[in-house]
Amino acid sequence: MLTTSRMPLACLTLCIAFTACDKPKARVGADSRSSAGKKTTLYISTKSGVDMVEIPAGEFVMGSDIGSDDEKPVRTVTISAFMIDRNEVTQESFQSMMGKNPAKSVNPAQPVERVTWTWAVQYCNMRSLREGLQPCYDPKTLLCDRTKNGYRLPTEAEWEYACRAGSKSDFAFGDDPQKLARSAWFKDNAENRPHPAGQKDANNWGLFDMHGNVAEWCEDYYAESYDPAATTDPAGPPSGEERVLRGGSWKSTADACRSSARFSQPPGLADVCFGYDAYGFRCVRSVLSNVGPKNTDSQTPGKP
Ligand SMILES: [Ca+2]
Repeated sequence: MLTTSRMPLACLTLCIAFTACDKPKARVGADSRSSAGKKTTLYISTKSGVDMVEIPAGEFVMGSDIGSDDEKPVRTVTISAFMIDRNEVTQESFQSMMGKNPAKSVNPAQPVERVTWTWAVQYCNMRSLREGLQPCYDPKTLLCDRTKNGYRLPTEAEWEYACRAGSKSDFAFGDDPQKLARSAWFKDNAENRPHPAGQKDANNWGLFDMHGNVAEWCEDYYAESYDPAATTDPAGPPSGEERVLRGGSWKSTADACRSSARFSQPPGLADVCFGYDAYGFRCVRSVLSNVGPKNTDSQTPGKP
C-alpha cells in the first residue's frame, strides 16, 4: 500500500505574457512526474485561475475487448480538438462559483464530491458567465450546445481520449495494475478518503487524477453498448435514465479505474450509500473557429 503523499508539482515554469489583455497567461512546465519521465506541456491558466490543457484532434481506439460488455464493441473514434481541466474541479473552485461546498471530506484543495450531474453543469455555466463566455447548457432543459464557447462536461469519448493520452493499454501508463498507485488514489492506497488534486503522476498529456480520486461525470447518457454509436465526436444516446461516470475513484478497485471502464448514475439522485461522496467532475471547452474574440484563449496552441 502506498501512503506517501508527494509534494506539489515541481516544474520549470516559464510565464508567457500575451499581448492582448483579455488573453490568458500560459505556463510552460516541464513536468518531472509525467509517466513519460520528462514531458513538456503547455498549460493555459484561465480567468478563473483553473489550468487547462489543449488536447489535439485525433483518432483513438475506444473501449476494450477484454473489459466489461458495456466497453464493447471497440471502435476507432475521431475527436475534434478541445481543452480540458488539468485537475478535477476543486472544492475551492466550486465554492467560488456556486457559493456552496457539498463535499463530505472538506478540504479546499481536494476535488469537490457529493456533486450531482445537474450541479456539475450548473457550475459549467457559472464559470462560463464569470469569464464572459457563452454558457453551453440551457438553464431550463440542461441541454448542451457544443457550438457555444463556454464550459461543459466532456463527452465520454473526449474523456477516454484524454485519459488514454495516446496509450492503448488498460491504464495511461500501461497494463500493470501494480503500478496504478503512482498515478491514482484508489481503494488500495487512498485510506478510505479522497486526496488533494494533482498529487500523483500526470498522464502523458499533463492531466492529473484521470484514474481514481473522484469519478468524473461526463455529458453522455449511459447506454449498455457502443453499438450503434457515432465514430466522429460521439456524444452518447439522445436520452436515457443515467449519466456516465468515468475513471473510478478512491473507493474503486484498480479494474474500475481502467481508461475504458464505465459507470453511471441518475443525474440528480446519486446513490448516497454507494458512491455519492466519490463523484466529481472536470470541465472542457470546445476549440471553435467561428465564435470570435471570446474564444481567443482556446486558440492558444498547445502541445499536450
Ligand atoms: Ca478522477
